[in-house]
Amino acid sequence: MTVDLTHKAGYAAILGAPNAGKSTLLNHILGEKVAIVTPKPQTTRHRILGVMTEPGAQIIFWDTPGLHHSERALNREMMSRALAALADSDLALWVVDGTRRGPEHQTALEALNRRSGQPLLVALNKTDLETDKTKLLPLIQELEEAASPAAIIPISARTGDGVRLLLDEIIKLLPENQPFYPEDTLTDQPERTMAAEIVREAVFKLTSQEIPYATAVTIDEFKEEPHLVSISATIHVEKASQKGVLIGQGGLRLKKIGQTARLSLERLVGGHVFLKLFVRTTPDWSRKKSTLIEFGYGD
Ligand SMILES: Nc1nc2c(ncn2[C@@H]2O[C@H](COP(=O)(O)OP(=O)(O)OP(=O)(O)O)[C@@H](O)[C@H]2O)c(=O)[nH]1
Ligand SMILES: [Mg+2]
Repeated sequence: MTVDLTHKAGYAAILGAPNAGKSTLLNHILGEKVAIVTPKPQTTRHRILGVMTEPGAQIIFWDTPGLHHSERALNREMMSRALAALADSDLALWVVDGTRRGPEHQTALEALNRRSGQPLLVALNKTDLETDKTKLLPLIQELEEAASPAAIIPISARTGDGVRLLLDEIIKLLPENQPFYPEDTLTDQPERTMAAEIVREAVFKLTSQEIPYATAVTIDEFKEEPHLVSISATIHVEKASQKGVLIGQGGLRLKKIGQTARLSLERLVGGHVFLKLFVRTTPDWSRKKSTLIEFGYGD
């Protein structure tokens, strides 16, 4: 009898333009929601660890903020987190929205072409939106020429189509290592951080224009009581006018944000949640080092 003792394990950085479906893909792979997802670009602000373990392999993913340029200090932090994840990875997984054409992919391509030797895989995402798959061919050819990836795999992070094939390709390219994390590890994010993200997800979903981008969430209290988790959170905005919009007429919008977040938080903690929300104006928090650090976006 022969026993195969080889075990693959390593880090795969999930990178790409904002809104390409990076976080959706990670959640699908893990079968759990570890990263928030919204229809708006620039949802993810941190690099988020997600660990997938199966017999013979462990893939440690970094979900990252969408690669884009902006002078705002928060956005520069987001970009540098994505690039740091690339630098710390064994493999780059570029998620491309297959329904988009043109300069959309340029920033990601430039960053990826400057990587230091890691193999590159492309996941061509959102193929469920394209009934005529031959329409993907010009983009596949463009990506082939521009980035020479090890493989381009059409997937749908929403339906799971092609994802198993993608995982097999990733595993092939990973180094031989023993697992780095215990097999039941999914993420290293503390529950408090995930709770803040869930409130921010509700804000992103229920507000528009500049409001989501002017918002940060901090958790003031996270208390486990018998049969109940009691959470107080503050939603920070940059201007008094944004505070008014966020709260809404008669407090209706804030109430809806609270209801939406509470349902998601109850799934996170697996029980009842009592959620108290406060709104505070912290002028220009996204442009100042001190407030970025205070809200968890800086070192
Ligand atoms: N139809 C379809 N929609 C998708 C797919 N993957 C993601 N989406 C949608 O695309 C939007 C963006 O998804 P995210 O996972 O937040 O994208 P992201 O790349 O993490 O975005 P950032 O964090 O902003 O960089 C959401 O509305 C998702 O539901 C897919 O395979 N098919
Ligand atoms: Mg994301």
